[in-house]
Amino acid sequence: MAKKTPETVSINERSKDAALEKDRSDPTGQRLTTDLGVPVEDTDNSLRVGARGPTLLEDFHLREKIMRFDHERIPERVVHARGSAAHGYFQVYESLAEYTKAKVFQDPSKKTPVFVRFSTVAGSRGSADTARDVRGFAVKFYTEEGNWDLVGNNIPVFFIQDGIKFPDVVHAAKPEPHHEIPQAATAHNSFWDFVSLVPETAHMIMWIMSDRAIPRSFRMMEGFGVHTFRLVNAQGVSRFVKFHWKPVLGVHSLVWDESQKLGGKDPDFHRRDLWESIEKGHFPEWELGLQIIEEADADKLGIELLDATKIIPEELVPVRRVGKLVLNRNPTNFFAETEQVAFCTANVVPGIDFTDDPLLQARNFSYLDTQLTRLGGPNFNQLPINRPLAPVHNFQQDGFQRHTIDVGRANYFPNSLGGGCPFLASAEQGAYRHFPEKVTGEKIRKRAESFQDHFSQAGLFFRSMSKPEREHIILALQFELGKVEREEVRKRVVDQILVNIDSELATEVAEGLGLPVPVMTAVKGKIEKVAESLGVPRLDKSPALSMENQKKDSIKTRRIGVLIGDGFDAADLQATKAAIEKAGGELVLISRRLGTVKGSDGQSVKVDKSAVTTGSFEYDAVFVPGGAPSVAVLKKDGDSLHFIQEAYRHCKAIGVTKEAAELLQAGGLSASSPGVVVGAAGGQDFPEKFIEAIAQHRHWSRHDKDLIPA
Ligand code: HDE
Repeated sequence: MAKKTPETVSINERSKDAALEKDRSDPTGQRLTTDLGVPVEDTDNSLRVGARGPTLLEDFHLREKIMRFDHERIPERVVHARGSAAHGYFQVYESLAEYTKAKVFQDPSKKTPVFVRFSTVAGSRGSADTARDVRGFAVKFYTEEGNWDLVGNNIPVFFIQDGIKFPDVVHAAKPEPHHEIPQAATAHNSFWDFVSLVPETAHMIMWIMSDRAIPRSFRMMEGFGVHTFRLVNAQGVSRFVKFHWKPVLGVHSLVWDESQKLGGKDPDFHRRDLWESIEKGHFPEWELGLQIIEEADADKLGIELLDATKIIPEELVPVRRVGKLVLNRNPTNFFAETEQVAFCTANVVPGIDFTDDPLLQARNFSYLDTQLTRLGGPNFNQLPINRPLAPVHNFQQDGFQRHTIDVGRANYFPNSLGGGCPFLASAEQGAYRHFPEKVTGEKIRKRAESFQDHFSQAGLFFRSMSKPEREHIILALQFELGKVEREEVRKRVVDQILVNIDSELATEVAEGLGLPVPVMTAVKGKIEKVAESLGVPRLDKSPALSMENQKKDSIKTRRIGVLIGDGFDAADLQATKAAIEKAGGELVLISRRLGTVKGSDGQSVKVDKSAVTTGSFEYDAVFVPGGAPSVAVLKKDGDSLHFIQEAYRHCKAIGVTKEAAELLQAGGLSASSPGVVVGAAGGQDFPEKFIEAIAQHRHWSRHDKDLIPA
């Protein structure tokens, strides 16, 4: 027998796609068959005795069809049930061999296939995309050394420090057990009861009450690995690392009013946005960022790296951008890919390792465990979407839904009957070797003192926000706590949690809730002392935390709603369309009804959306071209006035040309307000100014916006 050499794979961007192709089934031009390949002649009438007689048990096609339908559902994920995913690749900019031996980080010419699933956490599979929530950001890298899963979120911290509390925080956040209310919302008694009693939630609360929890798009949010991981190089040197994903389009959010309206008008807003962007060739991109900390420097930061309720401010350890993630292909089948994909934090490759973060350690168990139930047994990694591209050989066997047909009679190690195969590899040959961290200690149930500072980074976050961002956090808390029926819970959140974060925050929230303005509690003193003894740097602000400080230099993929009627100024529309499309934006024409509208040049244009099906909250900006007949109709149309008023209230860019300026007046809007761009007849610089205004995303300084009736 010829001697076999160990299998290896060479991976490129298309490798996973090619592997999935073998499992795809395309019915085009094919006969309808049973599950066993028998052609079917009639799938509308069951087999019966006479045209009005009883149905026969013998009808195997009927039984199979119904049986398969009856069992279509599998349990949804206990958290992160609602998700949307896409394929793509990751490419490193330059070799990171100095830090890690992971092959995915060695060769800048190599594209490693990835599958990325975004999700909300609390809602069920059918819940609305725009609920206030954390977003999951889970990346599966199909590397030549096996699958690496970076299972992150769009928020860099978590509610709790120890995985043993995960069932508690999730039970509290999910619908209440007696009546299963509310869906996809934390605005209820049990969640805030938990928060009020668990101060370690404070930092995370600031993030989820901020606009980060209502992203404009999956494509415009950051991602974080949250925990501190290790990078280990070929020499066995380990460094701590925090993983970041930085969206190339910048970080942008909705406003709360939009989120709620979108929940009704387009509950698939984020899913649709991701799908359509990829279909149009606007591939979402992120840069992978690393914060690398030498082991020797870990204590000098004064931040407990094993505490997942803490960040390392970028001002202390800069984020180095090391590679690019591009999503360029939609899944072929939602269930087979997006639903059946199984991520697990324990899926690592040589060169990437864990730390003793107690949250991470619990996750390493939980994902595998939950998938046993969700995917019906231990063979879920053989499902096409989960199958690694790297070769798999071991003596794990049998179980429900086994796909592999294992060859040979030796199914144990060591063996001689199978020639000793599969044999062990050394670390030099690519075997995973856990980092030999030295550990000593007693078995105890206790958290270190260094985990006791719950408020200083929550305060840092609040202080680092711009004024509008702070206002949004206060309003979000007033909304959420306003929905809590128990006054003692509302009060405890203010008195025990918020007051320790920031007194302005606590005071404003208390006022909105009609509660007495709280006084500082004794907790503050104790916590502050712990922080001081740890030497936590007293950063007053971390500008990197504010979305206001993110780049705002592009309108790429932005959607601009255009209100038009018959007689619109064709030259205005053409000029604006050309400029916006050149800058990467997209115009969506909205009119009273579908069909066409006629411009001033006598040409008809196709309407994209009827006003009945859409609203201003689906767009990043509004444009109204001039044209007296068109404007006259819009001015008398309540929906159009509402559209533009609502966009104004949401602080979006509004562009009007010539006669359309009258629409501002009719809606009671100020033409000189920031972000409102008025183009006079013959005004050449209108498109540039409008584009600049759109790129700002929002114009928060519109002081009169709250007076607008939208
Ligand atoms: Fe998860 N988490 N999690 N989680 N998580 C799951 O795994 C869990 C945590 C995250 O798109 C579950 O397959 C525990 C932090 C994402 O399929 C489950 C703890 C972060 C996804 C689970 C955490 C996450 C999950 C449910 C505390 C950000 C969706 C279904 C110790 C870093 C992945 C499943 C996808 C899903 C457990 C905390 C991110 C139950 C025990 C922190 C993105 O295993």
